[in-house]
Amino acid sequence: MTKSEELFDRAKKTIPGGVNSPVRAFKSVGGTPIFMERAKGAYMYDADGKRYIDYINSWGPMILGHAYEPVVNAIREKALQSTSFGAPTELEIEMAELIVSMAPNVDMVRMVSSGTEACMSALRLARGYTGRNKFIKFEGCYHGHADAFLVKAGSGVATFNIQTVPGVTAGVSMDTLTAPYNDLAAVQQLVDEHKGEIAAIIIEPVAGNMGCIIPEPGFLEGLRAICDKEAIVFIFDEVMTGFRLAAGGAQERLMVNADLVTYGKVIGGGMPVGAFGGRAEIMKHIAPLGNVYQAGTLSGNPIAMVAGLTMLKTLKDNPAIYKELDDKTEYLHKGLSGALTDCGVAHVINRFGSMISVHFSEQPVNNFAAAASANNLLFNNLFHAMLENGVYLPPSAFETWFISTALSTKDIDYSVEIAGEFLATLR
Ligand code: HOZ
Repeated sequence: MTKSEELFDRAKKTIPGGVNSPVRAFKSVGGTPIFMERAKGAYMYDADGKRYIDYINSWGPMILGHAYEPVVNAIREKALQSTSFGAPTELEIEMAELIVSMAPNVDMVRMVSSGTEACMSALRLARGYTGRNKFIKFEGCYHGHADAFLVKAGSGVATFNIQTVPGVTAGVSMDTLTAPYNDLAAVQQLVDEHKGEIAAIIIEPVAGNMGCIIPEPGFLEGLRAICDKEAIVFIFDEVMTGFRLAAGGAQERLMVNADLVTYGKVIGGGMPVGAFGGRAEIMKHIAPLGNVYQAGTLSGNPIAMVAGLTMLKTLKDNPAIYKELDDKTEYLHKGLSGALTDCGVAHVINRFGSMISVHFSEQPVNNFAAAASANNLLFNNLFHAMLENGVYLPPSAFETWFISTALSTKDIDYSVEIAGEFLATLR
């Protein structure tokens, strides 16, 4: 019995399903989740000391690899001055100023403690600002687990094929309208059917919770135009893409402006943190300036702030990081593509910046239906072959792989070789 197996058995007695976030349970890929002990750079080490090349990177934030020394040192130093005040600090101003200087269309920012909180609060703000109740989200997009977003959601909801979430009332879901990703006509139809009722359109500008799904040319621009015409608040959920695709996130990279933007784990360098921001005209409706209430004892937590500041400053001051991330991801893409083509398996690889996913599909994967109709059983087998050989992929075909600068060409070559060996068994 491995240490992970022992720990999983023990965990199941006191933690529902043995994990604190469902996808981690390996339920869809099968087998026992690997319990991690430590990580450094591109590698994670499990409770038995086995090393894994990490393609999850804590679901995005470890852009510079694990235990990035300046972040670790900043946390260590700050912790000596207390881990929480529940009172304002100068650090929070520095963080807000830095985000405003990096992100387009963000005049003001409110810190929270997770991406879920950020999206939930941004939606409330859009509703408070417009005086409207309904909003549009896209099938397979995941905006955290606040009630309103758990309709046709991606990530674990898709992985476990949960159709309706018990506990989310019909009254709440009634105001959540959904459209397929990349389907502008479907959005226009919803807007026409609910004229003057829609507060917001929220989207992952590059979706990362149904694999990596790329917006088709004109799609985001079309949504922007609809929002402008109908006075709808356009929300970019940049929990995964923010500061990862570019210093100014997807807004900068895709050159589409949002009215509100949500951020998450990336801005804390892996600490539990989130934020939402946008134009001052909208943000001024948040309490205590306005009456849209939102609060949190741990919001602006000094440890999270110092970790995030250190990480974001590094990204801002070193634009070459983005080229390196792109190059490494492209190198992985080419390698995987070669191995998949050699073995003759139908496949699609979606890549944008340092986000990438492999789908065993004969058709383009540009929305949730396409991602769901791929041969995800084959993905599960690939996952286990890689895991067995020390390559840690997301344990679901409905998640994106994230690349860090710590990953070496040698690591990528090895990962491709393992994938190739597995794929050869399918010939
Ligand atoms: N929903 C997260 C990824 N899209 C998974 C988070 C986790 O299990 O840590």
